[in-house]
Amino acid sequence: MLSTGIHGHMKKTKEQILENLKLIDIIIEVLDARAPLSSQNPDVKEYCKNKKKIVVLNKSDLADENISNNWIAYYKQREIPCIKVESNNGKGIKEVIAQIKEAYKELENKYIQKGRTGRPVRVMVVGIPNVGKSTFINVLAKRNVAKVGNKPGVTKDKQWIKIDDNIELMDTPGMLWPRLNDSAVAMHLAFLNTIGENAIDNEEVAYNLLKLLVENYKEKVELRYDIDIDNIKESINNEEVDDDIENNYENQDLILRIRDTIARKKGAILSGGRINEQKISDMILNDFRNGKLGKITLEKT
Ligand SMILES: Nc1nc2c(ncn2[C@@H]2O[C@H](COP(=O)(O)OP(=O)(O)OP(=O)(O)O)[C@@H](O)[C@H]2O)c(=O)[nH]1
Ligand SMILES: [Mg+2]
Repeated sequence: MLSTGIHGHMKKTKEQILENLKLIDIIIEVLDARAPLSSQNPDVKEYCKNKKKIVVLNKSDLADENISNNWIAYYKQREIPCIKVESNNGKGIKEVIAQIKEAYKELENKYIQKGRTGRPVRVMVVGIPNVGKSTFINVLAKRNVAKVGNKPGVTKDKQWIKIDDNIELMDTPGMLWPRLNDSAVAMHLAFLNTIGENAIDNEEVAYNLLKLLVENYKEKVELRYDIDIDNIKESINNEEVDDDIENNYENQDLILRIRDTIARKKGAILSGGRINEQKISDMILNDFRNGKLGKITLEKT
């Protein structure tokens, strides 16, 4: 697709969201709990003028709980309710409903002060691709209303889902554009597989992920792959001082050495004994994405 096409699409999406927002009281911004910074979209600030916002840290089942709690405290300081949610099993949904009702009370009071009667509060879900908007809507609505998948679904007509007598939810979530122009953000979104395959070289993505994991979750890497990172580090240092030993490794990079050690353990080897870089990169990425490395969060407060 040409870049003009992308910008045109972005503009149209934004206009549509702004149009829909005229009907909305509360915006629920769904973030990926593993990357609460990178999964934000700067337009949400503009959308939330004069509206209540509730932040949902979705996929909390895959995130580091302590860091999620720090994010909740971070938002609390800014007077924004923030809730840990696991849309795949419904955990946290009760609290979301409680927060909507809390916000509704304030809105209702405003109406009553203006001499008007209250009406159901209208809620819209927004978020970048793949954060789990559709899964969240389905579990909030307690039925299958939104299509779950990898491609953003487009529904033509606006429909309201009744959550209860006091809450109505717009059936289509606002799809926000990810901030891919920021390379650090783009890399974290690539770890999460928010950006389609082939957008960035998988080997480079896996290298950067492994680097972050070694720096922040060393024990989890060691446990998953049964390796000793300090040993690997030491062996590199020893090679440097000992000129006599023939060095069949041309690479002194610790991260690559760790990756290659994992590859040998996992049998990601090509005929001739070379490392199957593609295979080991995919394996590390999938292990992270599927939670096999444990609960991990990429971004702290
Ligand atoms: N582990 C886990 N997976 C989840 C959770 N919520 C959603 N998913 C998975 O995340 C993937 C994306 O979910 P969707 O609900 O389709 O995401 P979306 O934001 O609607 O995506 P688009 O429509 O492409 O913008 C699916 O494979 C879901 O099963 C969660 O809380 N935990
Ligand atoms: Mg969806």
